Amino acid sequence: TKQTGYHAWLEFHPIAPGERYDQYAVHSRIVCTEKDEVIRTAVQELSQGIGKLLGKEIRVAESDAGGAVIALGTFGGGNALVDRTFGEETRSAIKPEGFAIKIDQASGSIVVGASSTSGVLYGAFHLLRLFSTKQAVNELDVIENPVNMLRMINQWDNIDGSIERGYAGKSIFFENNRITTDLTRVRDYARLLASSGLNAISINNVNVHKWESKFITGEYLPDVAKVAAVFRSFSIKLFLSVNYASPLEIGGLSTADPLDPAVREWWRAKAAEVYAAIPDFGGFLVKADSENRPGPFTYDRDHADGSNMLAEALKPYGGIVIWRCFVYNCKQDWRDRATDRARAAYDHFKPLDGRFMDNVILQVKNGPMDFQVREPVSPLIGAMETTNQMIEFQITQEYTGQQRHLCYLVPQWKEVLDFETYAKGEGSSIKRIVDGSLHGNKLSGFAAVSNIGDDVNWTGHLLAQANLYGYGRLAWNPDLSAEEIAEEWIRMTFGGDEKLVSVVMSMLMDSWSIYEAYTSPLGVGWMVNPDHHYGPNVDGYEYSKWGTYHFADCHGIGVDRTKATGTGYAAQYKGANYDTYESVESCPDELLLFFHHVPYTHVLHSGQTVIQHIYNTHFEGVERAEQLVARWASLEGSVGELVHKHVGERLAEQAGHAKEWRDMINTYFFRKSGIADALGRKIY
Ligand code: GCW
Repeated sequence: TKQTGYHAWLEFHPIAPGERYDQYAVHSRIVCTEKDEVIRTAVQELSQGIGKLLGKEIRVAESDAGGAVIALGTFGGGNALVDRTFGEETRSAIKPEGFAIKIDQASGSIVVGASSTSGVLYGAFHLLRLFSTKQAVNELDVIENPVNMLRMINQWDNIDGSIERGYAGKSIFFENNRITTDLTRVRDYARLLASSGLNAISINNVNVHKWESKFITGEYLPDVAKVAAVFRSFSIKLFLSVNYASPLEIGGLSTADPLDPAVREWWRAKAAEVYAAIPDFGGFLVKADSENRPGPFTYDRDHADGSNMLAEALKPYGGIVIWRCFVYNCKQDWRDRATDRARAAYDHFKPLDGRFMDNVILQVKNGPMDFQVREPVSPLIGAMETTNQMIEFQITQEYTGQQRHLCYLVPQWKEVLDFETYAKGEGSSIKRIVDGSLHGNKLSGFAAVSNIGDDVNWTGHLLAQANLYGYGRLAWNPDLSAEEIAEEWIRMTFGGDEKLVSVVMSMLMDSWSIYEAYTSPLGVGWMVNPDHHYGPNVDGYEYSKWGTYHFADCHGIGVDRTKATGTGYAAQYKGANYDTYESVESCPDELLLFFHHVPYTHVLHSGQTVIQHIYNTHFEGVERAEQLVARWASLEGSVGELVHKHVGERLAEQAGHAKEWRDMINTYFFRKSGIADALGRKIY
């Protein structure tokens, strides 16, 4: 069964003679003098990968006997070829995790050099990517540095093996209320993460329940340390989500007040204990005062008090606190039109700018609500000039089809990253904030909720692997295009059949817009079944205790978030963004209902009325989902039979489910508005 997608983009399809085989085959010897653990991983990955590509054994040697080899090592680490190839200029251009790859003209060798062992590993994976996408290597001269310092994955895995918002089986980390003893799969996951460029992971759910609260105790720490060791060999740092109320729940104290000396002391001792078990432990990830989780508010303290207390405890060891900003009132009454969940993160955190210790990072979701198919960019990102921030994306498709529907999310993330915030005038894009350059932050980066589980192909829907891969690549370099990333992923995963590349590419690139078309319209979001969040339910959250409202009635729909007449959320944006969103004239169609309440007859920039837009996109969305089925069917014979069948089944299910979405949404709005479809199509 390991045949269907287990190796993901590290499949290394054999290269046929004539297809650059000869160019690569001269490099079937690896020379490496260093013995460090991460370098050993690099050598092992290279020899295995190239061995599979070329169908021959790759020899590894410590010294260079001449001829064209692949040499790798750190600068000054003892590898003569590395030292000879890279001069001062190159060396000083390489940042801590970066690398250079160059051809040594005299011997024809490929030389990978870096200033750190992790750079060597990334260089090795880069070279494997070049080989497996069949790039020319005879004139290689590459310098690569990761743009973002923290490139992190968040698992939402629970000790009982379940995964919150997981759509690809059970946890690979936990089973039967223990940490998994056979870590083979964890190791294979570490490979996937490192090969896409990631360097940090938190292994347990941010909702930290009873047993998981004890991960930082002697009961679990030895096993956590084993997991950390696996990731260490791939240069990935391990973090844990912790329960804010730990002093109470596992420490026997009577309070978790962050200003209480006994509580502070408890955390200091706890940090010492954790670092004794895992000397390079990354730090704590915290969800506090959010969705019924405990936090500093209980003690009338704020989030700076809470996070600084933990930061102080971790500081002596170089640890960091990643503090989530997903703080909002989850029980908003429908009569209360002033409370606005979208405003909450900014309202809570912006006033605290300047109060956080320098080893705290605030982790902010990409949008102000919750990973909807479309929402505006969070106005909090960039709004705190003297506070470290990182962005949080969601790879797992909670609201975007749960890996039963195809939704390639890289284009959505690109839009977010390229968004101009005007935080410091023009040139203040999100990607420049989260890479730390705009405000000169000490810590910064990307986090995202993983989409993997123990399904053989990791992600449930095989094509959803592209989101995991794409996330890593974007975290490394947010300037890569969605198409470039997709092309790499397709070629590495499926091989280089040109028809296949172009068909799968077009499917991926169209998929977000297709999903958006048949689900909730014009940025209003939600309209899913409460709780599990799969499938249409227009009024689901309208009548739920966890109210999140769209306010549709017989006259109109949408949430007035203007400053003039609404919740004032639009005023959290700077400069031109505020003007654009505040005015119903200039607000972009795709976000209209996020910012404005309008009649169904309101005419969009597209020239259509809101109601006709809803009908059109829902009818078209279904047709386009059906075309996905047909496009994939045309690839029979170009991908393995099992893969062809598996993806075909998912796409067929998607097309069927898209009809359900179409019909529920269309009939709802037809009945609410009383306005018929101008094209007379069947509405139930
Ligand atoms: O998206 C919501 C999810 C919750 C999740 C929460 C969060 C981990 O529905 O399942 O909890 O966000 O991000 O904390």
